[in-house]
Amino acid sequence: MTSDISSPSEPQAASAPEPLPRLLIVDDEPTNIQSLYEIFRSDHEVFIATSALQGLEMCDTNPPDLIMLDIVMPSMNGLEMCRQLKSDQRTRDIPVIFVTAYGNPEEETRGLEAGAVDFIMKPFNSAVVRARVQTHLTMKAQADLLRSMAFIDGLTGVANRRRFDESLEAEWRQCRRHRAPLALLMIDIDHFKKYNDSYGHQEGDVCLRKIATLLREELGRPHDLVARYGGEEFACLLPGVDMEGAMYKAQSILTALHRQAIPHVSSETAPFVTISLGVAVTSPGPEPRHGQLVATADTQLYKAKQQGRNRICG
Ligand code: GH3
Ligand code: MG
Ligand code: MG
Ligand code: MG
Repeated sequence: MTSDISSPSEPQAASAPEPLPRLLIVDDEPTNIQSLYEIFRSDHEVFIATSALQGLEMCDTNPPDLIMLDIVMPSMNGLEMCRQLKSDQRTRDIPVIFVTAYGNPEEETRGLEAGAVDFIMKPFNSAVVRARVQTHLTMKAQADLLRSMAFIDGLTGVANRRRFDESLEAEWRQCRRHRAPLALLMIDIDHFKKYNDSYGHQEGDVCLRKIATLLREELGRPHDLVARYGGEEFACLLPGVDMEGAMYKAQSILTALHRQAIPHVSSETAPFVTISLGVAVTSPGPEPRHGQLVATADTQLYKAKQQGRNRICG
């Protein structure tokens, strides 16, 4: 829920139950864990870690919606765990509430300065704890929604340019770490100005949506990213895919579009909508040369246009 961007063009089924909010309790004392667990177990999904390190690991693999965090724990204390969460882009938006028996104004200040949203002292009142957690979960859900809207292209529902740029940097680092290749497809609709001239701008918008949907259907792996790069241009980022795989994907996209045969009477290339594709693949190194990857894919796209459109160059 935290990082997924769901598309406005894919409404949830009306009957799908809301997932339960996911709470992580991090505390070294079984009795403390038990008392918090009892408050939330009926209507939350509760995860438990008995050390800060275990908590960090759980946040990395399965990020919760909110963390209730003890301060005094052996090896790493709660304040340090909170600082680490706040310094990592992937976990910094998870709200942290400190729950401690050693509360005093100085400790509370340190907790809030470490990035916590709230500070609860023991002994606590269960109803108050529930209400506070609910408030922070609501604010988190609103912030998630705003964040996802800021990264979605309003017309097509796929990622926007801003999301593409951020993902390119993140996937570069990820592929470098795993010594995996990173592939990029740049896709441009052929003679799209003429399409608008023939069918009108609104039909042009419909066509853009159809192509965005087709790209999402063809590139279904969780880490593949389909983005609207600009006007009638899409960029697809495929982590872990080599040149052979990327060319295969590009061909399957082109074939799927031919199968749809969206009429385009004024195209100089074919009586239906076609696209040109530029493919580039790199092995990400320590230097962030993502600009070069985009430039290479762009050059290949230009070549595909020059050679007659409705084709793939890479
Ligand atoms: P080429 O085959 O060389 O790519 O030709 P083209 O006509 O597709 O390329 P050009 O860059 O000349 O024109 C792009 C067109 O895409 C012009 C613009 O009106 C249209 N376009 C860009 N964004 C949108 C949009 O959001 N909706 C619609 N309907 N059209 C758009
Ligand atoms: Mg403790
Ligand atoms: Mg273009
Ligand atoms: Mg075009």
